[in-house]
Amino acid sequence: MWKKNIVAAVLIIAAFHTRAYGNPSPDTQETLTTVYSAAGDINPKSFTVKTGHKVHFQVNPKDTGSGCMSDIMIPGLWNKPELLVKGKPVVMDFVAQKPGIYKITCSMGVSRGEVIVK
Ligand SMILES: [Cu+2]
Repeated sequence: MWKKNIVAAVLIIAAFHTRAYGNPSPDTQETLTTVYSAAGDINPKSFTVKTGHKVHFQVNPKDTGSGCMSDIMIPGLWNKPELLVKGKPVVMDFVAQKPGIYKITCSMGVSRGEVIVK
């Protein structure tokens, strides 16, 4: 009898452990991809994700950014400006914890798109 209980306990702990620390299931992850060009800025530029989801946001620069728009960030989701350099993907991995509309901006705050967390 105690052996059965131990097996059950181990299974429960293992299941919990996987949920807490294991690979997140694919349905709670979202991958967003956009392309930066000097002429068109980022395209696409509007994204919607679900609250609580892990978001992999990738910008693929076709050009190197210049001047005011040479870096990119998402205040509230990714607060560190990332330089746009031709051929160097910018990756921002974050968890969308709070619903809202988050602007995608340059480091000065000029809007270039949005991530809507629903
Ligand atoms: Cu700017």
